[in-house]
Amino acid sequence: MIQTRHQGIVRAGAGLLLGAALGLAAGPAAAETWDMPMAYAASNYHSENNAAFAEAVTERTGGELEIKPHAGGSLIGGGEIYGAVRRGIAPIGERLMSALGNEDPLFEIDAIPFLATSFADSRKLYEASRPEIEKLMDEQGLVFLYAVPWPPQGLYSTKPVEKVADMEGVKFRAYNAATSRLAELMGAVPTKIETAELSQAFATGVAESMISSGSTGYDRKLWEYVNYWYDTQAWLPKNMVFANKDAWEDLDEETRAIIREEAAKAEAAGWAKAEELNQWYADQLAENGMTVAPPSEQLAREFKELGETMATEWKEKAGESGRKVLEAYGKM
Ligand code: PCA
Repeated sequence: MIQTRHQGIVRAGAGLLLGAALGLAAGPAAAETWDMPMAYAASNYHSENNAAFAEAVTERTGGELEIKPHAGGSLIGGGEIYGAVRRGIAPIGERLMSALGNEDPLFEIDAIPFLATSFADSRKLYEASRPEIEKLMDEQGLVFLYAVPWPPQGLYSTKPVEKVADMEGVKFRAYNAATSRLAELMGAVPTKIETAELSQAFATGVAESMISSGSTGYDRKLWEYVNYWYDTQAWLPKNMVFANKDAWEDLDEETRAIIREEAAKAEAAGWAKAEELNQWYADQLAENGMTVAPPSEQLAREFKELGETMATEWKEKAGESGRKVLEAYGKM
């Protein structure tokens, strides 16, 4: 059926509309297109993984459900994707989970510094948090499908940083409330900027530092503007893919089962890819002339202290469901 709810985004086949208008007998179930807004570069492994997921679903449904990815914030900007899927403007999308702290602190659990710093621990934290996150999203009219991590987060800076005090007054690009808070605690000056605008921000001096993975620095060729990347391994934030619940419920069971299966495959493939590429990204930064180094002992220690402050703050705001997740993760 044609989904008027998603009109404007979902091009459900004008030919079918015409057929209906002419009173033609209904043929096989109408083909449908699900536009899938995403925020990151088309060549990024998240985007490529999502494109493979979309293609598999399209193929396995014989084109009855075509999922059409739109990378780089080209259809809907990163900051608007969650709300757009929630309101049914887009039926499916991808968003950085920890950017949704204003919706619920639970989404920020993977951006608490030093709570989970390896792929193995991130996996555990993900497994501990997934049921609560699914429940929360269900209440918001969304269906959680899968999540894939970014590599561990390191500190980018145009100038060398030996200690937190070196960050005083530095313009810091934040990608969520947690990174803004971390900047504040360091005495830096945070500005929220989506990755699509990142190169521009560093080129014009709007940003002089940020915390992110080697992956994003590589995608945005940050070596053109930034000299240092300190491998602080602070946390591994995740992107998640989710659908609008009404759109989901309009699908037949077979299609939903296909999506679930392909989502599970995409999740496994995405985790493996992130881990496989982690060192490669760091190597690319170095090969392109950046100084890639571990943080100094002092910086590492001071970062850990700030992380503890943030963990305490998070526990206070996350309440009972946060406590449950930390308990399941084994850290409470
Ligand atoms: N890259 C994204 C989020 C985390 C990451 O590694 C970004 O910088 O926006």
